[in-house]
Amino acid sequence: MRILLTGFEPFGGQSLNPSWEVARALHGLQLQGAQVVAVQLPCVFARALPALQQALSQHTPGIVLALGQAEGRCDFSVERVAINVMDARIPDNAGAQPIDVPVIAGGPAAYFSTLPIKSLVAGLRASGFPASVSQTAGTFVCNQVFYGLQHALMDQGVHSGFMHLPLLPEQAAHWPGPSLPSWSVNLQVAGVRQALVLLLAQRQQGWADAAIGGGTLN
Ligand code: PCA
Repeated sequence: MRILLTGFEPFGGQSLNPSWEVARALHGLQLQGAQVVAVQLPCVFARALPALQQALSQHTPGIVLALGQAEGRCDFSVERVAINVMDARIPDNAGAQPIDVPVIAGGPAAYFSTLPIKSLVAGLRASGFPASVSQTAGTFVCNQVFYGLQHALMDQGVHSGFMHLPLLPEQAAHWPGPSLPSWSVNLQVAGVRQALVLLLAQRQQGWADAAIGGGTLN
């Protein structure tokens, strides 16, 4: 069984992206008989989904965890939902900036993660890694990839989802504007490794999610 772990190339003028630093650090890891395969995705609307599809076809994973950078987030953001819209605040790495364009024309408004998001958050916290459920993956390339991932794997029996990561300290040190939270790459690698351990355990247990209340009013 393979676990596909995707990360993005740097974007927005950065030279690092924590999602790729973490994914590549875990590439080749064997966990309880499962093999981690890391694939880098371009931060380009026109190329990200073909690259994802190629990775899915090539590696036929049993679990997919897609990772992305979310500057400003202070913990591991386990995303609940992908929405069918691309609405870019900044141009992607090819200069494209779609505004209010569907990811997949005629597709449903949204797809939910098929990972047990509450169990994952609880398990990460219990292991010492701050984590929370996020109700939005934004409307940039991460959300596009998350939507395309859930669309591609619909009814395939492959559990998949998305997690946003905080900045790396090297990025936060030079970030313009008010200071932003960051986690070291070692901490992020350890946390994502733990997330994969938790997902493998949940796979053994039939993917039942924990009934932990998480709603907020804001
Ligand atoms: N973060 C961006 C795109 C690539 C990444 O790592 C996002 O949140 O959409």
